[in-house]
Amino acid sequence: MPFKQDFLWGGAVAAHQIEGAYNKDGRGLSTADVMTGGANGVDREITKGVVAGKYYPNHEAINFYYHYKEDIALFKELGLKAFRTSISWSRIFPNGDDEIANEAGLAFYDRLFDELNEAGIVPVITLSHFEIPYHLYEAYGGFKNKKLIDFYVKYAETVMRRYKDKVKYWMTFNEINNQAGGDWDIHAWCNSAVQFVADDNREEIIYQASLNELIASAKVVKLGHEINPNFQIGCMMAYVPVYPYSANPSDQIAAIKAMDGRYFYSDIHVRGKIPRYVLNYWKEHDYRIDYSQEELEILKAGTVDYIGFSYYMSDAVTEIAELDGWKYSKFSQAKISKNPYIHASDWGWQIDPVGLRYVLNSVYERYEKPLFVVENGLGAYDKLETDGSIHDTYRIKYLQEHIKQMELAVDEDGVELIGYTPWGIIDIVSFGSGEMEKRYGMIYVDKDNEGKGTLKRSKKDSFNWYQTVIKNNGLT
Ligand code: BGP
Repeated sequence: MPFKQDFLWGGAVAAHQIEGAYNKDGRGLSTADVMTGGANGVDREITKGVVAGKYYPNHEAINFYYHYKEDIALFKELGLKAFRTSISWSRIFPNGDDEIANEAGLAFYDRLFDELNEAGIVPVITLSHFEIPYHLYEAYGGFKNKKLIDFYVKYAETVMRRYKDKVKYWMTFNEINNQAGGDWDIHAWCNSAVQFVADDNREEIIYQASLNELIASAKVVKLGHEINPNFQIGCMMAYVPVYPYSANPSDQIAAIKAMDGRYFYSDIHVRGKIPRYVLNYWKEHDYRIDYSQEELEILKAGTVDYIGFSYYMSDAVTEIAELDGWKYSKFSQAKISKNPYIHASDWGWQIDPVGLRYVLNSVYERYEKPLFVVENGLGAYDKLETDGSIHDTYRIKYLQEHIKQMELAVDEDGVELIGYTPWGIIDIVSFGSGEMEKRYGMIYVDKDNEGKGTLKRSKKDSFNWYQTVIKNNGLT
């Protein structure tokens, strides 16, 4: 079998999408708590605080805060070796700039990690997964303000010391590159707690916020290794590979430049320095990005142990003018859109299993660091049959095809892979749309987009399928 015996077959979620209890036991308001429910093709609204009469799906999510023992028993039955989730920063420091930590928040994660470890499931913990204490936006403007570096480091140090004997695998910032280009309000908000005003230079602000996060990440990696030399601390990237649409040489250049938007982040996380292509871009655009020589030293001293990443889909770019239906991507200076050789999910994500092998090869050859697929999955409409069963054959097919490509990458291409934690191992709140009905799970949760339902958990067909894959340490 291509995978090592200790390969971490797991599942992934995030605190704000699973826990609920958003205002319980001293937890402070977070950036995730002020995003209303959207729908397929309907954006979420980011409100000023919580507005009466609006629906905020993350407030209850699937109530994992109270259901975690029952759910972990299901994960154990599934045979998970690892479970990826995040710590909700504002459970620990409700305002982000508090002098002392909230003991009730710390105690919850003690209970959660004890339950996982007792079930023989390794916790894989993201420190900031699209949620930042809301007060850090109100009082400081989010990560565009360098003050957030030390607030984040204090939070990270508190939890790494508290759980130094319960958690080995950490990641600093979830999909830190989503915000590249400053095109999307929801990513600037979730990655950096940044909101733009009319004449902002969005890209310049995002570069500054991103660099501040990369500096914070480097500080935490160095500190983490001092707390426990056995810690494995990774970055977390969203790798959506961007192919050249045609053999037209200008499409190849467009593809390389589009990937610069992603590699900027992992190059710094892994190599510990700001790459020249970015310094050049800043100079060309006259961007004033603030960093000191000392911060450059911090980057060098805080490179990551592994590269965690999400893989869902691939994209294509072209410079060919007359192609219609393309949308222009400012960051890549090219038109990004659909690839005629693959088909898209109901939410328009282009399904490309071979793209996972492409990413594994490209990233491993670039950095030669262990890789960890910490998100992969298919958001889909599931049908609950009258007998309570859910025949999600489409999800089994998606996962099977992606695992096949992982096996080829390990077996034939020599890629070093730590584990695989498919996204949304249990149905949770969608990040992009706030929906429950964009389901990823192998465990169904009875709740709809309007928040109605019993929260009852049921096993889908994919539950037994994945149980066998784990038992066999891969596809038979
Ligand atoms: C990634 C996020 C996850 C998760 C996933 C699925 O970008 O890291 O938090 O949400 O996407 O996306 P969605 O929930 O929007 O379908």
